[in-house]
Amino acid sequence: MMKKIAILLMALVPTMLWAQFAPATGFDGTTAIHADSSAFVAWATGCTVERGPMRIDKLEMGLASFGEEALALGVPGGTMDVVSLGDGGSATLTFASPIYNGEGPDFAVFENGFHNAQDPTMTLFFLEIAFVEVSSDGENFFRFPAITNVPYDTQLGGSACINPAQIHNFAGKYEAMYGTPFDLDEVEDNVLLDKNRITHVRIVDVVGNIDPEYATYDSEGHPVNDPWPTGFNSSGFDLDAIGVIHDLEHSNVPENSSDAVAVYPNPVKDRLTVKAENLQKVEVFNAMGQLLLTSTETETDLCQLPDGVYLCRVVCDQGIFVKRIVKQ
Ligand SMILES: [Ca+2]
Ligand SMILES: [Ca+2]
Ligand SMILES: [Ca+2]
Repeated sequence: MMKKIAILLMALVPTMLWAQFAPATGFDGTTAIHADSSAFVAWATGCTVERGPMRIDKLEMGLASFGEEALALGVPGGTMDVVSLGDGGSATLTFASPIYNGEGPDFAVFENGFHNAQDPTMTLFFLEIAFVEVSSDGENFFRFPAITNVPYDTQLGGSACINPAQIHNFAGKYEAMYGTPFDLDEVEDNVLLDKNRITHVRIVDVVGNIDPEYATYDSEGHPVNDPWPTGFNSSGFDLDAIGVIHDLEHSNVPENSSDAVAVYPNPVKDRLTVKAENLQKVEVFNAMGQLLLTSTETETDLCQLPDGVYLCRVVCDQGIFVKRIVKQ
């Protein structure tokens, strides 16, 4: 009996060690967000791709070439509606309105992964993954700490499948039409990063080769083992879309928190009053998302601003609230 239990435990331990993150679509605790979710208020509006090679060890084969930049814009389209990055390639995306760090995930990245039809457990997927970085100035980018528990003693083959529960904070964790969410809270603070005014999101293919000559590493220093080689024109991460959950343009003080924060008068002539519990900061943006004024006081003088529509962002104990105000 003891022996049986011991064998059972030995069989379970690796699974338990590896499968410690949110599970695949369809399982309790998954963090996948379907493309049709009402959580999304906007989609990427600009995309610049730097293609990587089809095979990082055989540069003579040329660069990945499948798809085009425009296929990463707007709503997800699934399997073929993607731009392929190649080994180590990257895509830098921009948005109509800056992303801010609201409650929970702030945006989600869509790739075109798919379930392995031979797998009855519904946990094994062909996934090509990427690091995700954010910037509030388009120059300084900061990477989400990403962790992989995929063993790296043997290179995964070009068609290998993994369990999404083995990886965290990598884009491409979920199958096509399901976004992988990213919460700006998880990026380390830096004076060069304003998490409440993210203008650029960059997706960087992990390469996936564990050979030290080509390997990339997760935030714990382990090589990222991903299907490799994928020596064809759709090599590497296939970016479908980025969905925005929190942006300045679509955020308003929620109905149920109207007691928590009051911004008045609105329309305002010169002095704007902000009432909030333990007010930490008031920021006034123009409609383009440019920060114009910062204050820590209850009253903010707007007399210098031309008449028009502004966004007032209030940081207080209850959270972050964005209210559209009109100056006239
Ligand atoms: Ca957040
Ligand atoms: Ca690919
Ligand atoms: Ca697409």
